[in-house]
Amino acid sequence: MARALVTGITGQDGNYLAEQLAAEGTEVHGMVHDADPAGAEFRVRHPGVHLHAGDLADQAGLAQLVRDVEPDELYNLAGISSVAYSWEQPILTAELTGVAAAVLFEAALALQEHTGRRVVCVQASSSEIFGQAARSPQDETTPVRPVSPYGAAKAYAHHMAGVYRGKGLHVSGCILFNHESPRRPETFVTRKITAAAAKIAQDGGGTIRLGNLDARRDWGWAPDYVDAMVRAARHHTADDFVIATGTTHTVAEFAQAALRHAGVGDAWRDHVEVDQALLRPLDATVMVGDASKARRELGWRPTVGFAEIVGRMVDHDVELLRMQA
Ligand code: GDR
Repeated sequence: MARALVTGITGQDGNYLAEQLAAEGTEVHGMVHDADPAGAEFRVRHPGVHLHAGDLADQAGLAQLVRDVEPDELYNLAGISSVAYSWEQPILTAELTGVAAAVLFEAALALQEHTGRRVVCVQASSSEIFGQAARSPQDETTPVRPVSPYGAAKAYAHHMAGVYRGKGLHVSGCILFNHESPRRPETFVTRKITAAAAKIAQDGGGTIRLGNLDARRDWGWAPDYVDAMVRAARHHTADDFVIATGTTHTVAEFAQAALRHAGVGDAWRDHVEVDQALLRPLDATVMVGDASKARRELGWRPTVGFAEIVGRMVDHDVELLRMQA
């Protein structure tokens, strides 16, 4: 039985990845921080997953975890995942989102050399590494030029994946564009909007306070992106792959679609307020990815479109409110 180690397992992607790997018979191990509030719910939802206490800031502990688990596959999903929060904690973001990845690659390579067995790694890289991209759509050859502390930390980890690939580690960098689901926390704009839209529909009024309404993002369906990472792990050649839908919408369009789906009607703008405090010091204007390489080499393609993603998230939040009532 293959064994996988997943860091960041309690997050949106970690949840879906644990499900996908367990369903195919892989023994799943995950690292969880003692202070992680999502740990308890994860244990209930995934009783078969082996959880190990760990801390991304503890480099010796991370390396020991890799030696203890001896994984065939290592998925690094952990780190500070909120771009907005990375502006408040830039140095911590560098440590947890950047340096910890290199610690894991070093440990995986050492394990591989010690046991003679291949350790396959996947780094959850991010479209934020492109920053204010000079060209659209972005692909694997687009210059890495981040504009946020999060993007810079992810860029370091992304480059280190390439460095370790050069040293003989099978490590792929999946450059994931935004990917959403009902399991997204409300710290991200899509879930913030769908949760608020459900509430507005229920109460018959209210507003959503948002920052940059004009930012364009390439929003995909999270389970598709998790499937792409598994495909990258199993691919004969380690490489970088952009994972994206190739379509882009503004935050305003997302809000409009969500409010409409919730039944609020067409007067969506009456329910949206711009809060200057939610604007970021720098924010990429347009993100849209070209996933041709992943389509060609991994046989991957997105299966859920924008309207369906919005609909599924709103339906989930409407149902959640109904159950609470
Ligand atoms: P992002 O996702 O920063 O792209 O990172 P987020 O949903 O936070 O922001 C998307 C866009 O929406 C704008 N925005 C707001 N964002 C938030 N969070 N809250 C608001 O109220 C709001 N109003 C407008 C933002 O400015 C931005 O332009 C996500 C994360 O999952 C990363 O971990 C991942 O690497 C990238 O996607 C790809």
